[in-house]
Amino acid sequence: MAASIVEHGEDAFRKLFKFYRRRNPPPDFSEVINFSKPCNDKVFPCELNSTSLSEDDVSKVGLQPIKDWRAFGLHGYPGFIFISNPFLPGSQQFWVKQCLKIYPQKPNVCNLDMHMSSVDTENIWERSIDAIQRKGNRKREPKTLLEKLRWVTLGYHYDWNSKTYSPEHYTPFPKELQSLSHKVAAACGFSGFDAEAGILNYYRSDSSLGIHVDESELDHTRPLLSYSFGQTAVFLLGGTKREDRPTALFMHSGDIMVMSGPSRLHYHAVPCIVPSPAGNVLPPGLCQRLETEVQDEDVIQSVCQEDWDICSWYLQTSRVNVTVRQVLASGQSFPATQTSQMSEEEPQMIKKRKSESGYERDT
Ligand SMILES: O=C(O)CCC(=O)C(=O)O
Ligand SMILES: [Mn+2]
Repeated sequence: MAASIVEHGEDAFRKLFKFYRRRNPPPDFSEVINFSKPCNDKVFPCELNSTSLSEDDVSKVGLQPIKDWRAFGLHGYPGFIFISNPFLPGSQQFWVKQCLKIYPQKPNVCNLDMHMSSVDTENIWERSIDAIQRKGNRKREPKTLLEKLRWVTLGYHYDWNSKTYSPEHYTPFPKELQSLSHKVAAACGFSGFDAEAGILNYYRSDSSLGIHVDESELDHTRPLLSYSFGQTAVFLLGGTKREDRPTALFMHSGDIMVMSGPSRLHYHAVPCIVPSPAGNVLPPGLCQRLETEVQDEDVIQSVCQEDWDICSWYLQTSRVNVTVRQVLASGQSFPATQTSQMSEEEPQMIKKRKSESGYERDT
């Protein structure tokens, strides 16, 4: 049992991370909180601001009416909000296509830019799809660029070395993701949220994301939003110290997490992608097509079958997570000079995140 492996006073986070990262034999997931069937005394229902936006407003970005969202808090983690898949049937497909086809495009920055020319990383999607269509499920073929993608940054591009954002390294943040994030934040009581930076993480079935705190943003009173698509992951939410025993949660496709208040600066990590018992299959929420016709003024648009075939092939074995951050308080500007402060853990994490193989990192 996961509870018995951690003793008081040691690096409780590292221990639990290693417990869930183990592959053979697979770990016991029975203590992982499942918000789609919450029955854990740490979980409590969370009241949202359901009058902040009309049904029409939220449906334009593919969300159900706020009154129908199932949102939860966790005792011991003030400011943490978990929204169990609030997307309208079929609308996750649009966001998945943005993450796989659109956001890796220039001028956004990705891990492949670190060791390939911009000409070679210009059309990751186009360069990958022919090979994917040809190879089907044959694993021996060389990996396509899409399969080598590990991270993409948007808006203020995070500098993994200096651990800072800077005004010199900025490209326009995608409007539709800004709109989605503005609405999710408003529903959670944060009106006027300004999405300024995004990090997309692409997880293959053996990936993990090391233990870290997101503290490079200059305004920590603004929430951090996280969207998950594809295969289920285990997320570990810790405290302000590595000795604090973390809580393990499943993150399913469509789930949204909001880290605000004290939890905004809590340690967290993704130790594993959960092996799907039924083999390479898509989570149910991703198999649906849009139920209603999209209107011209809608942000979400339908995804053509050819694009969806590639996305669904990819997500049968992968997960995509998007975190959206407001970097500056309203009216704030970057300080004239910035010094970088790396925690002990972080240099290793960054080095590994930057590397080609991405998340096969040891914490
Ligand atoms: O993949 C996740 O759920 C977490 C991502 C994350 O913590 C980050 O990008 O800072
Ligand atoms: Mn993080």
